Amino acid sequence: MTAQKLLEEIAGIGRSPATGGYRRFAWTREDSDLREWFRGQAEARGLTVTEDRVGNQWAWWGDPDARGPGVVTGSHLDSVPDGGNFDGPLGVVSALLAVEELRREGFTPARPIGVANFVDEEGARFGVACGGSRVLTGALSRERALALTDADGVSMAEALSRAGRDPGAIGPDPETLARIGTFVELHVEQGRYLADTAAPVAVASSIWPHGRWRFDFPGEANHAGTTRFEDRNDPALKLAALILQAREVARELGCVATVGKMRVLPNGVNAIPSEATGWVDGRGPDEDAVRRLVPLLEEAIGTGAVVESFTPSTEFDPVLAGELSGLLGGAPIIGTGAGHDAGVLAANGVSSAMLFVRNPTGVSHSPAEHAEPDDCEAGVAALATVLRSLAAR
Ligand code: HGY
Ligand code: MN
Ligand code: MN
Repeated sequence: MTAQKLLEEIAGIGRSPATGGYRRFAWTREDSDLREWFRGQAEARGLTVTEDRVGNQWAWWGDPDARGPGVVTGSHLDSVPDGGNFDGPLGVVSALLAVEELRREGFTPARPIGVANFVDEEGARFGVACGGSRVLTGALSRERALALTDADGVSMAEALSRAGRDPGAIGPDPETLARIGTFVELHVEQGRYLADTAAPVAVASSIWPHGRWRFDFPGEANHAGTTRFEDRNDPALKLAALILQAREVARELGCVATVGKMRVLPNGVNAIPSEATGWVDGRGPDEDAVRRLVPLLEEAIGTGAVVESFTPSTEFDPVLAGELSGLLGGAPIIGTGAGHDAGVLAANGVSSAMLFVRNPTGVSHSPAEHAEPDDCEAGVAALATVLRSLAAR
């Protein structure tokens, strides 16, 4: 079985025929289908599947409560709107295949090995990145999580109930967290570093600080044809200023900023909007600069923002990263501007690392995201090498 074949098994779940991108959002039908698939694949490899209080799935080889803490790998199966086929799923399928490889060769781990499927990593439906690992670690309160709403106004609590789950059970889960001795997440590279090198796999050094802010612009609904410019209060103009200023302020600070999600109500072609909303995703290598981005933006456009999530700069354990690089024949050690559950775990005291698999397009959060089959297999082999070493002690 190859990574490509396993990915093909889920290729039809949540795929948009119009764009070829994936729409796999937390606590939806697609999510449920993927969770069932994960459970079947894990059990077929002799793993025992459990769920924590948040709904993250954990598939164990060995009893982490008897012989833990264990070595855990895995990633997420949810996507951004029209996301690619690899962001998240490549880490999950590579984890299952690496474990399969170790079991096939007769490896006997000195400590349990786990495979995780984190729920709601993209935060595409409820807006907060890495929702599953943030609630698990307590970085996102259960109260705030359950009150988050999607574009239709459905709260996470309601979405959980509709998915047949008890919202009351949601909360931090220190017992689950204590079962993780070391966490290693494999992920498709979301950039072009490896594409320009001969290396199929890299090790992560750090994750840029990054945040998400919401800007609300009230306006005054009116007729598009009969209202003079001087009589208008058109919030779309403020939204336009936000989009342009975000880029300028970010560029000045050496950061990047994106307004990829917007909402204009009532969204009628012949009606001046009553309100407009823009979400800013801001990131950069320097945390002070990222923290200055929104205050400068608020000043520039004269409107205050609401912070929806902020992740400080994450440095992975350099000793562990160096050890993994050595295990992998001197694999490059590189930073990333993309957030990950491994970053949330690292920020909450879990020894964590990441492996990146070459993406020849460098593109991500798009159907154009890609990884060659040979590189995917190199990723599985690298992950097996890492797990074999970490679980042998
Ligand atoms: O947004 C991110 O950086 C990640 O893909 N969740
Ligand atoms: Mn992503
Ligand atoms: Mn991801």
